[in-house]
Amino acid sequence: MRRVKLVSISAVALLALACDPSSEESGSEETGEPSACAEETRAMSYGAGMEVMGEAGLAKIMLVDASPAPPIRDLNDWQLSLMDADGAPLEVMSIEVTPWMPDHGHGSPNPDTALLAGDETGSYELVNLDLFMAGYWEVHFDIEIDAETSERVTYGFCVD
Ligand SMILES: [Cu+2]
Repeated sequence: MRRVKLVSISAVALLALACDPSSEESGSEETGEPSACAEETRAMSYGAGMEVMGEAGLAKIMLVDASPAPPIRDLNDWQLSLMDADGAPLEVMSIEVTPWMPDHGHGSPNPDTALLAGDETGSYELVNLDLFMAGYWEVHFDIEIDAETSERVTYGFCVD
């Protein structure tokens, strides 16, 4: 019965089930209140307007607003502002967004996830960011500033 059901659901959901099938069940059996985040030390605590500097120190991204706030295990929409290191709006060649669960080695390939450019320079909306599984997620923004210069900004959130 279980297998027949699995076949009919999406590849993303299959990945979730294959990834760590025991965590939710064992958690609730033992404590009655499973939390994937209670002991998570890598996660950032969300605040509207929070900023994360890129690894190369060349660009930063402000998470102007998240909806829902804080981010949840499910679909998320984020309003973003891309700036240079001094906080000036930054125009770039491209940005690639990769949601990633480092502990499980998988992403979240949802075809509805999109990064939309806003009206103002450096303003973006990330829609349908799919943090489909409880646990620690990284959201990588790989930014091609120009032909020779790239930057990576990473947000890290835990969702229950
Ligand atoms: Cu996972």
